[in-house]
Amino acid sequence: DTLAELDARVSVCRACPRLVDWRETVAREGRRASFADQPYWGRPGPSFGDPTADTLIVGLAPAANGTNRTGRMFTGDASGDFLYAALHRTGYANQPTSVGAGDGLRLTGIRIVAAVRCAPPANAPTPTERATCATWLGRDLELLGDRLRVVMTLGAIGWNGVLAATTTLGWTVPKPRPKFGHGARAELLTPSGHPVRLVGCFHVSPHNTYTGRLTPPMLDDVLLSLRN
Ligand code: DU
Ligand code: SF4
Repeated sequence: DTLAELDARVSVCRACPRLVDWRETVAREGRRASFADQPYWGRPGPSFGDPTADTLIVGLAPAANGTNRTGRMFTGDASGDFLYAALHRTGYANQPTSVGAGDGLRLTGIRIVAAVRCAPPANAPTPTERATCATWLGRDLELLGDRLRVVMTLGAIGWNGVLAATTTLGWTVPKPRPKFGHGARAELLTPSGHPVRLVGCFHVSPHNTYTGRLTPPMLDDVLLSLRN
């Protein structure tokens, strides 16, 4: 597999019946009035960004009217607007907005994936769905290979997804299992002994950003720290 082949295989995955139903139902019937004239992607969201990245950002799952509409990670909702503006301020993105295919957005040094790739009802995937999709996350981690230096997770579901995926791949994970927090860090080791730093950051969801729990300077600080 290459990353492009992986993306193609992921985008037709139907392993989680509840999520397949939700992503397709929203795409067919559940559209917001403001998007009523737009075609919906209605599939799993493939990873996006620099295929030679040394840094991976792991989110939670596509938003029903965001990635599930546009087909690109963090694109078409308030979470994504907050994230891409920060990626642009910190030099990882060539423009501050992500609209969708053909908008010219390019990331440098960063790739973005979701821990669960299909939009879940109420943004809440079940433990079984998280475990099932961790297999895809593991493939993305493997394909970035020894270039991968840092994995930053937005929220606890991404954090735990990375620990599940890397444990399955035979990586060395600290014991006791490191806990998610804003600014939390842990060092993982690949089977070949290559170190990968895990960094936690509050999720960019409106629940956190509208309340000031996660501010633009806080996100910029974490993003800038990934380069060190
Ligand atoms: O066709 P391509 O240049 O490999 O780009 C595929 C896809 O990945 C495109 O949507 C741009 C994005 N991308 C990026 O964001 N950063 C890169 O360094 C290379 C590609
Ligand atoms: Fe497949 Fe992941 Fe979607 Fe489940 S959530 S159907 S494993 S892509």
